[in-house]
Formats: sequence, structure tokens, C-alpha cells
Amino acid sequence: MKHTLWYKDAIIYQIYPRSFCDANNDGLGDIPGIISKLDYLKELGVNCVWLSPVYDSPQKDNGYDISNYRDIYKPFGTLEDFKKMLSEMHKRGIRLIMDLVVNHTSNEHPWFKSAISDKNSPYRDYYIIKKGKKNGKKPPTNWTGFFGGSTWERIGESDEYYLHLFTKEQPDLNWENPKVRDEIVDILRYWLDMGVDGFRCDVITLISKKQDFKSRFPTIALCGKDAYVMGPKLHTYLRELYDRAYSDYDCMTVGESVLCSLKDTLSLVDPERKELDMIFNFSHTDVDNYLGVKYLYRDFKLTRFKNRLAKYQYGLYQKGWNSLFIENHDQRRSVGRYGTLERGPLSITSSKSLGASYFFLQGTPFIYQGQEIGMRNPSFKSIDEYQDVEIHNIYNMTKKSRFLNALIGKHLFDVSRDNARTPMQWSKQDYFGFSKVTPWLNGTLDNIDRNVEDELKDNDSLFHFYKRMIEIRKKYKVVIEGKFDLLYKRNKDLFIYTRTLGKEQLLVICSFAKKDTKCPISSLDNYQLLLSNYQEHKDKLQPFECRIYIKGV
Ligand code: ISL
Repeated sequence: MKHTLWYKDAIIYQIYPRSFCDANNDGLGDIPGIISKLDYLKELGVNCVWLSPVYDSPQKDNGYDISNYRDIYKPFGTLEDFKKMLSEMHKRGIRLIMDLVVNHTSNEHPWFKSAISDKNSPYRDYYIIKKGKKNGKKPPTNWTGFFGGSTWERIGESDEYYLHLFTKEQPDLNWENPKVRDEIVDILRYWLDMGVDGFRCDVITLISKKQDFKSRFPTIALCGKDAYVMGPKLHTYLRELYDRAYSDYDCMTVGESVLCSLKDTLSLVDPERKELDMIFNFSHTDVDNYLGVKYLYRDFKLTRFKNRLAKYQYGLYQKGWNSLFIENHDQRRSVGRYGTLERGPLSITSSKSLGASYFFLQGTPFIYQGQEIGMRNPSFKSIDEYQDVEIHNIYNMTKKSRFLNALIGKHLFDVSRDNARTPMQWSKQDYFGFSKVTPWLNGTLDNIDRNVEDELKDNDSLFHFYKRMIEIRKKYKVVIEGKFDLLYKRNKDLFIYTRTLGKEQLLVICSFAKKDTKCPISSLDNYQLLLSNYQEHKDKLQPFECRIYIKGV
């Protein structure tokens, strides 16, 4: 089947189902809730949805721990609800990509239950099970995982351990086993046959492990990562999935890739290699930390941010395709981050400037639910208010170690993933119009000023700004195909770039300064203004002013 590369024109909206809309009022979002909001997505103008996991799951990691790949988590709805949602999306010209979590399963998946309860189980080799050291008293290696602590969990009183790069309830699958790959191909084809349009492939760069299973020199985080990031057979496995599944459907794939260099990125998204269409690269979201470890906080610098983005714009031009994002369900909210202001009269203005700065780059833009209305972090004060397994693990570690507490204690709450997971704020009604009962994770009333109902009515809202950005992306080919050039790369306050296609040129000027700033572009005479976050313009750029111009059309 020919791939039409529709993803190049896509504007993708990420739905985190627990927190989007609760139709049956049990405090948890659900599929009927999503269906009820499809007209809202249509109004915004997006044409594709990435749905975070809705499969059956014990929800130890909010669905990123799957116990049945072919069914829906009951509190979210049924398979019939899912099919209805898919058809209602397609009716509105909205495609759907599913979240594919196949680096690991849940420990409640029947494969795993059988694997650990019976040494002769046919599923034993579906997982990575190794003998511990010292008669099983010590784990096989000193590797540490993504949520802190060892990557190994002992199997009962035996001398064997299984590998888990995330929580112990998320055992890693053994991709070396061809039967595991057969199962995954079947799962892919099951959903593609149902009509889904592609997959966001969770931590896909971790699926192949070096087979030495030896300890590494101890490091502050992710010890052993050279054994499990971009492993030796990753490319072979991806190509196999393409050949055995994706090649038969007009679908797309976006891989989540942790700790991935430009060279790695190119090797994954080179169209000739037929592995993935694009990947999420985190280099620009790691701009305010050290070593890609979000707990090692450092101040934001615009130059670092724009140069990191530019590196991938230049690096992938005509060689691969970029994904563009500033938020997702694992990142804290962009309001108050990346140089924007959390509160006050310039807060929305600054979010518009940030939004414009990434939205017109080359690649497929993603919007995370609530980003388009400027939702903020809830700023909870106590650990008891947070639910995410990650923050609780790290919190417990910092409590036990003075060193870790001094290093990360202060910023721990700021970087919690729960910041992005509070309920979507639909209105000023109780529980933000998300539900009629207390939501599973509540928002903060202080933040009620950011809500869909008010923003739909206000032509100057962030919602309408995003809507206009989407219209521009749909209208001008230069936004899809144009070559990117970063201007004034050392300027500390301004992010300015052009996109050029023949005689057409888009010029994007975004100020991140809190005061007036000189505009370094000498003449804007030939340009037509398409969009700005200010009504009136002066010679100087006003605080956080952004302007999107076009010429040659
Ligand atoms: O969230 C992170 C750090 O706070 C990331 O390191 C994150 O764990 C990593 O990007 C992998 O994320 C994905 O897989 C996880 C799941 O918990 C995340 O929600 C998902 O996006 C395990 O499946």
C-alpha cells in the first residue's frame, strides 16, 4: 500500500483520556467523553488525535502498563465505544493514532503471570529473566531505570530476576524472541484493520538490549543506558514491523525516543530505511536541565532553546521529518516555562509567542490537551496531592539521601508529570466542567481563569490564536515544505526564523523579552502580516510580541 505521507499536513492533538472528559461522572475521563468533545477539536482545526493508552490495564502507570492489548480499560468504555469514537473522528476528517506500548507489558498480563509462575511456561522467554549474583541475593547488574532504583526485580524467593526499565509492574519484553515479535505484529494489524491511522510508539528506542547483561560504571542516573538505549537490533526490529505491518496500510508512526542524538534520529527517520516516519526528540525540552535529567534543574536560556531546535531543523532538512512539541503528558506545562510568564497581564501574550516559535518550524506540530487554553501546573503543595508513581519513587529516594535531597529536592514538584495531568478545564463550573464529581486528580481553582468556555467567546484568547496558527499551516505550502533558516542566532531575547520555498517566504519573529526590544530586521516592507499577538505595532517589538509575516504569495 502506498504511504501518502498525510502526516506532513497533520496537526495532531494529544488526548490523555483519564483527564479529558468524564461522561459517566465517575471522576475519570472516558471514551464517550472524548466523543462528546470532537466538535471542539474540529473547531480548533486539528486533523489527527494521538490517544494515550486506553487498553486494559491495572493503571500502575496510567495505562502505560498493558494487560490486554486487544481490549479497552473498562472505566474508559468498551470496544464498541472505541469503534464509535473512531468513526466519529473519521466523519470529521480527524485521524487517530494509538499509543503503542511494547517495550514492556503490565505484570498482570497473562504472558507475564504465566512466565513467572512456571519455569517451563512457553511465555518464560517473552521476558528478560536472568540469574542474580550471590545466589540470588544481588541483582544480575547494577543498572538503574527511569523511575529510580534497580532495573531488576527478584522473582519470589528464587535466584532469578526480571528486567524492568520502568516500574516493577512493567516487565520488559524480550524482543530477541521471534514469538514476541509475532505477537506485536498481530497486535499492530488488529488495530490497523480496525481503521486506526498509526501509532505513537512508546520508548521505542529501548526495545533492543545488549545481551552482555554486565554491570556498568555507576552513574547518577540511568546506569547501564548504553546497554538499553538504541540497542544493537533496534533498526532490524523496526524494519521488521514496517515490512510485516505498516507497509500494508496508509499509516504513520512517531517513535518516542529517549536520549537520542541527531545521528540516531537520522538513522530512525530516513525514509529510505522504512523504520519510523518521525520521532519525538527531547533535546529542546531538556533545555532547562543538565544531562537530560529533568531533576537537575537549570535556568532557561532562549539561545540554548532555539539553537537546539535549529540543529534538528537543519539536520533533518530533506533527510527526514521532525515532530514539533512543547508539551505532553510527561512534561510540566509550558505556561511559566521556556521563558514565558505564569501569571499577570503578559502571561497569555508570552504563551502566544512561545506557541508561534515552535508551530511554524518544519515538521508535524503536536498540541497537548489544555496547551491551547494555557493551562498551568496545579502547584500542589504536598506530596500527598501527587499521584504519579514516578514522583513518589523519586521523593522516597530524596528522603533517604541528603545528597539527592540537596540536589533535586527544591524542584521536585515543579517537574512532576502530574502537572500536565489535571483535568481539562472546560468551564468555570464545578470540577472545571470535566466531571460532576471530584476528579481522580484535581486541578487548582486558582487556575480556573483558563477554560474553554471563556476562551471560545474571547477572540483574543490563546485558543483563537492556536486556531489561527492552524489555519495558516493549512493554507501555505511554505509552512510544510519551506527551508528553515535561523536568524540572529546569538540574540538572547528574540527567536527569529524564515521558511523559504521558491519565492515564498514566511518570517517568524518571536520576542521572549519582558520589555520593548529593537527589531533587528531593517525592512518589513515586502511582507504581509498574517498573525500577531498585538493589535498595534511599533518600530520596536513590545514585550513578548510575535509576528508572522509572509511574502511572495
Ligand atoms: O517522563 C519522563 C521523565 O519524567 C521520561 O523519562 C519518560 O519516562 C520517558 O519519556 C518514557 O515515557 C513513556 O514511557 C513510560 C511512561 O511512563 C510515559 O508516560 C511514557 O510517555 C513508560 O511506558
